[in-house]
Amino acid sequence: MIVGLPDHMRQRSAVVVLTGAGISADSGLQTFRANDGLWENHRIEDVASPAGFASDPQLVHRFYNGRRKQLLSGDVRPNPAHYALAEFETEWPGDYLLVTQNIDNLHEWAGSRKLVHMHGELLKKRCVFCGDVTPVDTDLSVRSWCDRCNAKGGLRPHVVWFGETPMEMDTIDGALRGCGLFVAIGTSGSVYPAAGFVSVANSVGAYTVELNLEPSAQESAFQERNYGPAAELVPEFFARVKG
Ligand code: BV8
Repeated sequence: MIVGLPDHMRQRSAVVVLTGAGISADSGLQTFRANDGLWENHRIEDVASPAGFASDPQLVHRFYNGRRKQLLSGDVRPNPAHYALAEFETEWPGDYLLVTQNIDNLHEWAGSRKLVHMHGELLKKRCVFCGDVTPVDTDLSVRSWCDRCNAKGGLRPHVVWFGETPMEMDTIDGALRGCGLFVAIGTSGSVYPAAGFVSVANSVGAYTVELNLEPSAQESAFQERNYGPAAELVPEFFARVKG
């Protein structure tokens, strides 16, 4: 039972779900805050940034090539949390939107379709010269060239770096302002604007829930908080919502 959700909204409430790296942790993908947010002794904020790419593009390509290789290794697959969200999407009669900060493809792999990758996608590349966005499942480097404009050295991961504008913010903002239930899953609530979504949901009277391994930086803004592994919490919680 969702305590706090008014009866008349119970079966038709619009639901917005936000996920972060924690939902993929049970699939074997490392979170950002593990290792204190460092990678090869670099602050991730420095690697995942336009300045980082400008100063050392090969280091940044190495960062993403390694994550892409792991994602495609065959050792990583969706976990029960991803599948529970995909199932909920098909069964919920009200509006539904899944916003993920993750750049892996585990949500769509599990069957999610009403999905926005606000920080982009690891399995897509973009040409900085012509803007062409296409799938990628191999390494990128400064020697890669664009199949559309043939420019060399301009291919980058199609992801949103620190200091860049997240994707589909109008869609996200519209869904947040119309929702009756907002659920944040596996996110430390340390990166904006995603960390501020709970405040928008609260401002429109939505019921707000945090499902995480431990209290996030936004813990006090949520009306309900459940702590534990997402692979356990998420199926249980969304079964309650449907029930
Ligand atoms: C923007 C893509 C303007 C690349 C990423 C000062 C104050 C406020 C804001 C700022 C500021 N200075 C700068 C900013 C803005 C900045 C920002 O927020 N910086 C932070 C460091 C302070 N933000 C930006 O630059 C953004 N752009 O603001 O543009 C704008 C704003 C609005 C509208 C228009 C324009 C762009 C940010 C995007 C950066 N790109 N990723 C890539 O993936 O490599 S961010 C990246 O880090 C992730 O995408 C993710 O968003 C973030 C990490 O967060 P989480 O996903 O939460 O992961 P984390 O490891 O932190 O936490 C995991 C959680 O899971 C933990 O709580 C853990 O306990 C839990 N967990 C672990 N295991 C499990 C689990 N939970 C459940 N089960 C488990 N098994």
